[in-house]
Amino acid sequence: MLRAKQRTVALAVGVAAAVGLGCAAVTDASKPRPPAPPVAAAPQPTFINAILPGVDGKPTFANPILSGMNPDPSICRVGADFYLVTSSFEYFPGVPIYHSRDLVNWTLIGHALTRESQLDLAGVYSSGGIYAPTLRHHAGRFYMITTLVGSPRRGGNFNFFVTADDPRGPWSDPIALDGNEGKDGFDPSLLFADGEAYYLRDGKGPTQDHPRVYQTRIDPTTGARREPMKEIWQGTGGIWPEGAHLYKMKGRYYLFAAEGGTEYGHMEVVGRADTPFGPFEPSPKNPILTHRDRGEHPIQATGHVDLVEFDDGTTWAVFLGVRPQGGRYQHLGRETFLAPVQFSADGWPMIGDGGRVELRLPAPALANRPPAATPARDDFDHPALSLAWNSVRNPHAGDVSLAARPGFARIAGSAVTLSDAGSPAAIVQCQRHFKLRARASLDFAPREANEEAGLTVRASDAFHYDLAVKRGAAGREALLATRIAGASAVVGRAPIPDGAVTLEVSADETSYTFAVGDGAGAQRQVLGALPTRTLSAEEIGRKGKNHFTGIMIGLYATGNGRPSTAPADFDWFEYAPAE
Ligand code: 6LW
Repeated sequence: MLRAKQRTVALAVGVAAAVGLGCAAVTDASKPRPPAPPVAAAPQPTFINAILPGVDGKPTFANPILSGMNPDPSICRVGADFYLVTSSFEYFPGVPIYHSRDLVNWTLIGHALTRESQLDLAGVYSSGGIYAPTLRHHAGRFYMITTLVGSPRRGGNFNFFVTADDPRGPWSDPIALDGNEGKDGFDPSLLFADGEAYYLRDGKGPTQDHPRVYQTRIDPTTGARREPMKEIWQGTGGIWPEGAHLYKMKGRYYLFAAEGGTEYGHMEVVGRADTPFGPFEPSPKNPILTHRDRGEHPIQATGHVDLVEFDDGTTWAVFLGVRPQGGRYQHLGRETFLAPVQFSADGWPMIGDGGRVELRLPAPALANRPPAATPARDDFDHPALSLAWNSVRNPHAGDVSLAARPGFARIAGSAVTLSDAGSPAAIVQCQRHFKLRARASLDFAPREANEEAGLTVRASDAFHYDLAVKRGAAGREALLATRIAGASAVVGRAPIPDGAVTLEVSADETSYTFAVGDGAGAQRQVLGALPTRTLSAEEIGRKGKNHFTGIMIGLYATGNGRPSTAPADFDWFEYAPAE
């Protein structure tokens, strides 16, 4: 039987790195630790849905089904199992894969891109990286197709797919598409039908915000085209026709595509044809999903749909949306929502209730199968990090170690800071709730004034809030620092006693409150409160930066321009939702 304290970490391939800083001297004698007994794989991160009876007594589920940064969802069904992927941008590993048996409760089971040979994010800007993956299953094989955006090495967009027999991996190395073409192509998708593999994606249009959708047939083993790409869809007149998927349903070909841009004008439209290359007749009922005319509704920016069909033809849609707070400011990012698809007598689809969706909807007629809840505390007592943890771009070997000091996550601060377009020594995970308290126990004895470690609330390289431990003129202190539009400021500080400290951020819909306490979390001092709005997509957008991601909360260390000599040892991290 494992010691309760040790048993709570989720185990998986995450950001694992080799041994720490080589300063083996730094062991904490006050915390003698017996060798950890072998550990079973701990529970993986789960999204448990609050199924409640509706007014008719029938079960209802809560939207979003995947809260926090989970945009551009794509889904496929294999028998009774559902698998879903979302965009991952500058974060590594890339393309999270979720599993469900009831469409409303989900478990993160792995990632499709876990090796440098599959994903090299070096030099990718914030909100660049992996965009809008599509997941499909055909003849016993899974296919994940996506775009790497903003990679200097690729010199433009790189469309590719990887395959696997088991969604938990291993996944293949990338199979490139497009040759030297398609550097402006994005939002790739696949349809397996008629013995063919149809490959479609966005590409050049008359103007940047009016791309067109192009299609060809490919060899699904090599990616080679069977003919040149052919333009098949121009949209219905709105900006940014994108996120197109082709389906063969009811003996015809349906092309679903988003339009209006991924903000408050977002919508989904559909066209239909008798052949896979069209011409596609737009639905007389378009848009089939939008909240652009429901400005006051708690859900906004709905669009970018993918469909899943049951054996009985029942069809459900997953799509992205946002939940703005404190006015029109969304900081959690674009999340994954679910709604039923109704077909009219003449075969035209409509999503939700006439294109409208709610935070609570009647649940799919599937047995509710909630997985075990994710424990709030991660004690870093396992050989690998939980799947919940990501690095910003590809991690550098040696930056994060679970072996250097057993029972701790040792982060070796490098020269890279959180504000650099590089790979800081850091591990971060999605903020999935508006109301929460996140805490971490840190044992860090900085020797130089440049050395820093702590807890970060990150929107991007240029927008983050950091609760740091540093060496000040009068000894060790905790600092609350902001990085806003590339400018740094210290907005709170407090002296701290020697030894381990507890770093804490409490969040609600519109603010973060930062505090520091002693090793036991006592002697708590509040360093300040900061608005969520400043880290919202809208505020960051107003500063001229595309912002496609959501808030990540995590742990970091840096030497601010040179390697740190003192290791930062995190004993545990706790993520406790308060909603
Ligand atoms: C994605 C595009 C979009 O490629 O945002 O919501 C981009 N729409 O379809 C990144 O998420």
